[in-house]
Amino acid sequence: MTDELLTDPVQAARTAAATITDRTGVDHADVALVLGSGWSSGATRLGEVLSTVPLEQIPGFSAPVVAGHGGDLLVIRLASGRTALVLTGRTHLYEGRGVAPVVHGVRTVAALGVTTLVLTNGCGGLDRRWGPGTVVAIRDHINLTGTTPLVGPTFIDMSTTWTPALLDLVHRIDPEIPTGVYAQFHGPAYETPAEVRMAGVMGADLVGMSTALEAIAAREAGLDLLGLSLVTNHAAGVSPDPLDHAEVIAAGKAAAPRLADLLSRIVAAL
Ligand code: 8IG
Repeated sequence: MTDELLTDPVQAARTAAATITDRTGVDHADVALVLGSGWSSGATRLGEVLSTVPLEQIPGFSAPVVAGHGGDLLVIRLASGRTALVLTGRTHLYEGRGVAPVVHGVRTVAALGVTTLVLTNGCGGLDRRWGPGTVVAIRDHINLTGTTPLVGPTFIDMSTTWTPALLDLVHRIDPEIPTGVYAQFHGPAYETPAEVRMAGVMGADLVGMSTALEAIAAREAGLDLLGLSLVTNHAAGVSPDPLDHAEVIAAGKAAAPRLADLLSRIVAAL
């Protein structure tokens, strides 16, 4: 399986999709959400949960490695009657398995017919005004990982990666939500203050360890894309306090009810 992920990732995604169909009876979905740090507790409020499958039981996926990160695929029937696939966990580049497993979820939901993808994450914020718990909609990203999920001469257009109509939709629901540019670092170390200043000079407002590589795979698959970041901490050097994983998890927990409410309103409007 790992081999197929490397040699033919689209076929690997079809294999995973077939397993999902076997396990859930669902062979088509409309919307998918990847729920990152702080976001996963709201999953069951999005609609009627029809099935839950641990990701590690789907070919090409693996068990979560980080405390606070979940790891299931949920099939949810939305109030609109549409079908949503929710991944309550993701594989990160810093796990060292390479880039193919990082985007396998995106390719798998695309193989099931999904046309709209919502990527969420927890991240550090560069803007002092964005305290822990601030939600920021991603309007663009910078891929600082030095890698890509694309292989060969796949010259895809990235100029409207973050679908403008979906940003408009978020602002119809909550006009106060700021937009920002998300920079993906490799991790797992948090940034140095100098790296955060570098990201700021480059135009980043948010720093994290996910999302940009998945966005590239989503573009390749032709998906409409919405990104929502939960600022769980000031990026290194923005405030005098050191970064602490437990605090990051706590900020996510504290914001959870508000995030669940926001996500369900957005999903209802998709
Ligand atoms: I949650 O400050 C979370 N994830 N790179 N930097 C990076 N990733 C993060 C951060 C952060 N906070």
